[in-house]
Amino acid sequence: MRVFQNVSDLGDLNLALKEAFEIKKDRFQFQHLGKNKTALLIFFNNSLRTRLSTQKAAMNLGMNVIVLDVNQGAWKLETERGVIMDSDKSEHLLEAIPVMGSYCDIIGVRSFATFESRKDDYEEKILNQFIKYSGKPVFFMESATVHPLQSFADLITIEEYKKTARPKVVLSWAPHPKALPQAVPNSFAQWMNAADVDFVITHPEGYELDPMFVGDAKVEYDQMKAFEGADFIYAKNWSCPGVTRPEDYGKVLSKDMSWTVDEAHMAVTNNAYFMHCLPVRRNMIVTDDVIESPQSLVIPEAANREISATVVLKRMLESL
Ligand code: AN0
Ligand code: CP
Repeated sequence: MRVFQNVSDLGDLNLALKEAFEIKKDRFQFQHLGKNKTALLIFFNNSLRTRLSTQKAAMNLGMNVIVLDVNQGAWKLETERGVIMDSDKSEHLLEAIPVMGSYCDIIGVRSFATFESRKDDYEEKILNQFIKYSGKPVFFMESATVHPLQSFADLITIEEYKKTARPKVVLSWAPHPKALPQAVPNSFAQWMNAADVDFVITHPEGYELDPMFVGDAKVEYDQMKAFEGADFIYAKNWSCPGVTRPEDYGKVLSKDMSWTVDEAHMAVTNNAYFMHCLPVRRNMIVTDDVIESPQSLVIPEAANREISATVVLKRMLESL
């Protein structure tokens, strides 16, 4: 595997899940694969889980790891070709990327949507330059539009906890004070569409996700109706994807607190499990009671990030 961006990059999803559960039984069984190999993790944005779980995954496989927070200690990077570099940016991405590539065997990159241009974000302008100029396999650690390591961990978690062959999974928008990216819901939708689940998306009007991620999923604007009989509730805030009104891209259109997932919402489900990728703002996205309930999977879900990352790095090491 040279690029990990989409669910299709894993090939047969059932085989990938099988591999994940094998690795979970003994996460050190492929220690030999990473000997003298280096993973470089580049962060343009903050992270707790991705930073720690991906380092742990690389260590599980016997790799060496280098982590760089681009905005803390590195040179400020210019990303546009053709600009006269007379501002505060000392280095161009076009030199920085091949230099970073020369020090490692595999590169992971986190670079969120900037919301400056929908076109640039949705064309994955930054990550595509890493793919093109690093000369190394690249895995996405949340890009402008996707967060595949999270969605793979989410799928592993659903597989572990589901009580029926084809559970009802609901992705629900929830309020948040700041504009957040669409990467998590985009990827989650893409992965759920590829998995064997009954998938429903619910959000206020104006928050329609890009059709390339929605696929054939059912969209229900009535949140309570969407929650009826659900086996898993996956809450997440996202800003306006700009599908119906491009000028609203990246804006906060609603802070409607009636969308906060509380006990009244959970009461209409089939005793559903609660999921969220974290970090989560309590009593905005979800109440204390729901996130602390026995049905909350947020901690095992985060723990599975180590497993999804170990599978992905293993696949990349095997293809070096
Ligand atoms: C980020 C987001 O919503 O995409 C990262 C989530 C994994 N969240 C925040 O910036 C709070
Ligand atoms: N879920 C997730 O990716 O968390 P971090 O932003 O802390 O890495």
